[in-house]
Amino acid sequence: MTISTISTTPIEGQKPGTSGLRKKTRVFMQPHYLENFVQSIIDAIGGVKGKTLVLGGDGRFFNDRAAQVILRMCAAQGAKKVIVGTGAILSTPAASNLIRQRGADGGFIMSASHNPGGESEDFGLKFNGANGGPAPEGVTDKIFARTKELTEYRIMESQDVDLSQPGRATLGEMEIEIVDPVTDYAALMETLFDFDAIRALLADGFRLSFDAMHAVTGPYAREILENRLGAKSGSVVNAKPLPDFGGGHPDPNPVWAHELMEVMTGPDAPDFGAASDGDGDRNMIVGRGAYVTPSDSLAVLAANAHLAPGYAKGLAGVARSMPTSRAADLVAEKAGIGSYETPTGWKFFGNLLDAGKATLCGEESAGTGSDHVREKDGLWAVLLWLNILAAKKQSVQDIMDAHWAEYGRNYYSRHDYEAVPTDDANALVDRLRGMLGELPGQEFAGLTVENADDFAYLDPVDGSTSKNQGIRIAFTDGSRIVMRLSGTGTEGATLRVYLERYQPADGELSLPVEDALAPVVQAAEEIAHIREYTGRDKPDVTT
Ligand code: VG1
Ligand code: CO
Repeated sequence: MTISTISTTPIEGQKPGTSGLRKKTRVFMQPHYLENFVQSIIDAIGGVKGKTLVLGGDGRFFNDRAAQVILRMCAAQGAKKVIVGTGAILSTPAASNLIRQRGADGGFIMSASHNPGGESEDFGLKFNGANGGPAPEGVTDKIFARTKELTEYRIMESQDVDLSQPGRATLGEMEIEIVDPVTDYAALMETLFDFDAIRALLADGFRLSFDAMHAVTGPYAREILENRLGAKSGSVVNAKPLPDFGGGHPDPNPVWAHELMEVMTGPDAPDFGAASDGDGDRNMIVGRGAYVTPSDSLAVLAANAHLAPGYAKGLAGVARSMPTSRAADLVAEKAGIGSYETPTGWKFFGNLLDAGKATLCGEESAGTGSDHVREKDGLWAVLLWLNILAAKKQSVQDIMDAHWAEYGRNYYSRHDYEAVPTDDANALVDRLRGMLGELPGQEFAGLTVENADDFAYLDPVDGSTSKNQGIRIAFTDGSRIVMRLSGTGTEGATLRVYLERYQPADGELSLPVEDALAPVVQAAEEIAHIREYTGRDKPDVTT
């Protein structure tokens, strides 16, 4: 088969963000765009000659075409083997698991995750290393540098490889193994959780609803929740993955998963509701009439993980991204285990997990996971919750109430201002950076600033530092505001404002969240002049 070397020129803006490169699908479909980025990844990791790689994606529009290009480029550059999910489908945690289980050298994951999909929406690509986790910053910096100097790429000329069934194929010298996307992942889950206990809970009349949001988790959830655990058929809804996710926004939060929220607050609400995102790494947990914030969920999972067989010996430590509420820290403190605060994005947890410093990790954006893979894992979180519910025989609301009564409550909300002109968003952040030194001691909306900084992370494992990771403003009463710009958007800038207020165990534990956070919201406005800079009266999305 012919291997072609194609001349190209650098394409601007191919800078991986919080989780890989995300752009409008039509941008990715432009001539050379995908090829340039794939070649830059291959060059940045020292080539793929003789290597084994994993390939899969969340099935969004262009997933199938991009997979064929990546296969032909790997074949052209001497890769030994590519393990690919049937139909080029793999959820992000399943891809991470395959890389680890097969001892592969890394993998390409085609996804823009929680971003909408379709020809007019978003596509994305990222590279994960041999540990199964997203390439760390050192590698993504190299990839970006390579995109700026690229002059050619190499690709094999060939017909499409048939990926429609599990089996084997070759492309030139390169082996291709096509695997069922669900099998290995489901087997891993069986090693971590007490499937018998969950089965008994469900047999006892416990009802659940899982919303796959027309995205990749449909087949995984059907197999695990319905087939293996015996949840009633139909418990998994929107289970058929679609290239445009049915026109929806596959981000599991009360705004985008409102269909599930309506069910869970309705008259015949099941006991437990959950949803996942485009690529299956996020989770939303909701009890009957009881939404659990992701930050609280991380804390509850940390406090109760020992009830699941995979975590029976306890946790080494818990890590959370900086904007995530400090609820998990309180659990770690009481348990006398390590707690870590990292920048936003799963790539920063990899070293802590590899070094055995953290067992559980989580983010306020509905990502939770553990050392079983090196990605956050939506269904894993759902199963850990079910395992805890089966062991404790309490409702979700009861579990939350008991948790707050023991540790206190971190009221929490995130306000997103989307598609703000980039210059305006940068101006807001620059102004804040310039005033950090003057903030301590000043009072806003009755709250006194204790300290303020621009978060910098020193990785305790490899000693690397990551600066400018978000503005933190802490108040003397334990409240906190974090502000940062999103690194996953594809249009203008998204300002995220994270709001937190702590009430101790003997404080007010059942206030409406908006009431509890009202002074913090007002302080954020007084400090950052959000309305003026964004031109908006209120956030576009509140979660
Ligand atoms: C967002 C979230 C972050 C998450 C990232 C990828 O990033 O805030 O917590 O890790 O998405 O999640 P940003 O930079 O837009 O705030 V996913 O499920 O889209 O891979
Ligand atoms: Co995701």
